[in-house]
Amino acid sequence: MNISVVTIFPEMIEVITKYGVLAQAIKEGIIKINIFNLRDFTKDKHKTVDDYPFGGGPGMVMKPEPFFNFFEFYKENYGTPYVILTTPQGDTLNNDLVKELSKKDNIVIICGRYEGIDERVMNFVDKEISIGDYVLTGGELPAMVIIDSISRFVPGVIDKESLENESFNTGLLDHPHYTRPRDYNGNKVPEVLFSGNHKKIEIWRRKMALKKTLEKRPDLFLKKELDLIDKKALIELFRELDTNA
Ligand code: 4H7
Repeated sequence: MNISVVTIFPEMIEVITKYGVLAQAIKEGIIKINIFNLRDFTKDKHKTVDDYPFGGGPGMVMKPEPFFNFFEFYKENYGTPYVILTTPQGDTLNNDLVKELSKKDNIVIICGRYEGIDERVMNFVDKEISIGDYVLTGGELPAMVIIDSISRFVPGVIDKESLENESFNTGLLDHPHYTRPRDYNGNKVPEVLFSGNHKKIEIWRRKMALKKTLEKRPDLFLKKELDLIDKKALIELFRELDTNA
């Protein structure tokens, strides 16, 4: 998968290419990230990317020409991309949209600054995406969130089992995790995890996930279709509640 970003602050985007799972995926050639400086697509001596708004008002607007020049260059060299604009007006990003985007071969994300972008640039845009109902000073942080979230669904980046265990797939919140030491100043790891009984551990984890979901996200619990392990876990949970009462 190829993801390109167009921005006046390329160094911001570079940061995410250097760390963790994404850095590894880039090294392995599973994901390619191209960062383009919008100023490189200007033709005037001052590399101007903004101008005064027609009709007046505060602030500046991003000029159309550098974007038109960029898309001309991109199409000549890489073909036709799927173009995303990060904006507070867009559809809110969620796991389903992330999964859908992870199937595209060539994505271009354009990042707005100032008061916004000249409306004629919208001709190139396939999808406007927001990462939530708040205003940011630029589209770079949302671009980074989109890249991070979609790269996790590209085959080979995260192991399949980890993805399958995530709450958006299971419909439940995560169970608690423990590592060494077994006893931390009297704070003990639940005994069942040392039992070596994998079936028992699975039911215990499911029980804890169901309990946490009931407590913190009853809305998710109501939507959850229960399988046999869920039902067995719930029986155990009710029995415990009964003995604790
Ligand atoms: C495109 C158009 C995304 C990008 C306008 C971007 C929030 C989100 C931006 C603007 C973003 C999000 C410029 C409009 C700054 C507001 C003060 C960049 N903000 N802005 N103005 N929620 N801002 O995903």
